[in-house]
Amino acid sequence: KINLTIDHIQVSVDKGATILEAAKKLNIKIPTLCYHEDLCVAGNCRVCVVEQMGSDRLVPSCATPASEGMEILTNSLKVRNARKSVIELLVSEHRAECTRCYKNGVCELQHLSSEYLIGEDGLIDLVALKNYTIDYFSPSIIKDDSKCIRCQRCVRSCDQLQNIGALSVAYKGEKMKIASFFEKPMYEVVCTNCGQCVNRCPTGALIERNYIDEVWSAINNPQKHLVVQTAPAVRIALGEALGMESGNIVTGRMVAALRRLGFDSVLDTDFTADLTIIEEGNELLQRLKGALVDKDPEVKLPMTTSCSPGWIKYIEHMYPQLLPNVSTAKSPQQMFGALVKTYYANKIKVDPEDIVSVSIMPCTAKKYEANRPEMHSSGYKDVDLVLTTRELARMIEQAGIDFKALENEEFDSFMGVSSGAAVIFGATGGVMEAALRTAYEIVTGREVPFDGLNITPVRGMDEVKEAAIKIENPLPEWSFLDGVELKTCVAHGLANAKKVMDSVVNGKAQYHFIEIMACPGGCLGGGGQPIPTNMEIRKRRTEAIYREDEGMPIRKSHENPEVVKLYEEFLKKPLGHKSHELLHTTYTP
Ligand code: HC1
Repeated sequence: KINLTIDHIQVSVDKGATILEAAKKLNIKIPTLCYHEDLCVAGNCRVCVVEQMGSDRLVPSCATPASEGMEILTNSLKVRNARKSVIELLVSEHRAECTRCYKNGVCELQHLSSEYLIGEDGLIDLVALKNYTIDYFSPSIIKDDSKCIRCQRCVRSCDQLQNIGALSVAYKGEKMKIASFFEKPMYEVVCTNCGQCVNRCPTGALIERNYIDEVWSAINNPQKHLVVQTAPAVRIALGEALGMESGNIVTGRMVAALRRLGFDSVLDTDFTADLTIIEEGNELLQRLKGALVDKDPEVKLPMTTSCSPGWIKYIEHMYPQLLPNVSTAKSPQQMFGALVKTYYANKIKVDPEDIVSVSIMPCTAKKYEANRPEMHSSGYKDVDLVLTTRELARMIEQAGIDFKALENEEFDSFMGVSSGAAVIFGATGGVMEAALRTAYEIVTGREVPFDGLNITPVRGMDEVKEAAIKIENPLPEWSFLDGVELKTCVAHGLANAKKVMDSVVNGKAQYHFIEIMACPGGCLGGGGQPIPTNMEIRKRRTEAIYREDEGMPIRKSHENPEVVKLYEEFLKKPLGHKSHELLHTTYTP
């Protein structure tokens, strides 16, 4: 243990802890900008400087280890003056049109500027001297260099969490900026639209492209029937953006709020998450038969999941030779969109032309996915507008709804009923667990041999997780699987996906099925989720997801009565003609 004092209060910390961490232990808040719990220390903004007594140096608290006997002052006059100068400099280089900024009210620089009473006196306006660019071309992310403070949280997110490097530091000195490859639009480089940079950007330099006004216009158009679907991970995080603690399940309040906002049908992406399990599970079994019985060299294993659009964009860029390994099942968002403008439109007797299909997602890449040319199988754009969890929270605020006071309401049916297996899609390992609950039962007629359906080896925050299930005494139709050990792997965050895919490429991996989610923790840690998102918050959201699953009356996708009915009335059978037309796709390198 290391003993030191901070603002004259004694504290002990483990060796290696920083001054910032020691201060946190005492509930002393030291302001930070470049620092983020998820990322390596950069120590470049100098906002977190503190005074070390007995030395005339100010040291960055995020990058300085605590040492025995240290006496630290976090708020001395010297510290305040230095900090104020740093903030003034940052503001002078920042296009501080705060009232017109999307991050107004939630900008970390704005908060610091307010706390430190940064006025116009003495500020040099350096913004005008620079030739800034604003990149509006991506359907997911807007990059505005005039608001960048060069803290490099985005660079580190893209590099460390995702191993992509779509953003890097370019030029030196006063010309230094955060740039994409050859300063091309984000839309044209290897960016996967995951939004991890957006989630960590302290200012308005990287924001989601928002479609709030488009949704309000549609709501106010009496000709239009507004259908909304909500992703699994929104219900356990939306409350955070509306003043609640992390880890609250707000499904019922969210449904009530969506009705108050004016959506005509409030439905659930979880319904098509269950459907995805049926289609994808059957595809896996078909591939296993093709490989093990027919010995067809065209059948590719391992099969990977396909529901995370950041992952799809990543594999298209990085491992195009493995695209045949990706399940052809569309994501639940897109299955939902295709069904809404065909089956559902017919059911409610509304012309699909008059339906506006909106989805609420924890993800910025979902905006990109909905805009892909493949996603028009209904004959229309299957999903018209995608909002993030943060955008929905803003609409709820705009409408003056007291979210905490809302009574729980139920989703509409049809396409509103779901299972616990669907809700866990939002956590890393959830798709795998949901798939195994169903596939094992299809093959053996028995429940998975785990405690209460909880397949714990695929749960949790380990970077790469593996689980194997031995199939014994299958039903006669599946006798070729008798004794087969089904080997699965789960990775979250694209840096971890890379490790798994490299092992597939070099032949070391012997998996049958791999789940990849682009974001750390799975969708619950998505780029469109409330800010801040960090490890502690991801853990609380994860616990909430599994609580929601445990509390559901149905916990297996194939037992969802509405999905069963959808097959009876419309699709007829998994992987059938209608399914192929509406629910499956292929991606080309
Ligand atoms: Fe996800 Fe999915 S789980 S991809 O993480 O398969 O975004 O939540 O909606 O489509 O269902 C995201 C979440 C989400 C899809 C589902």
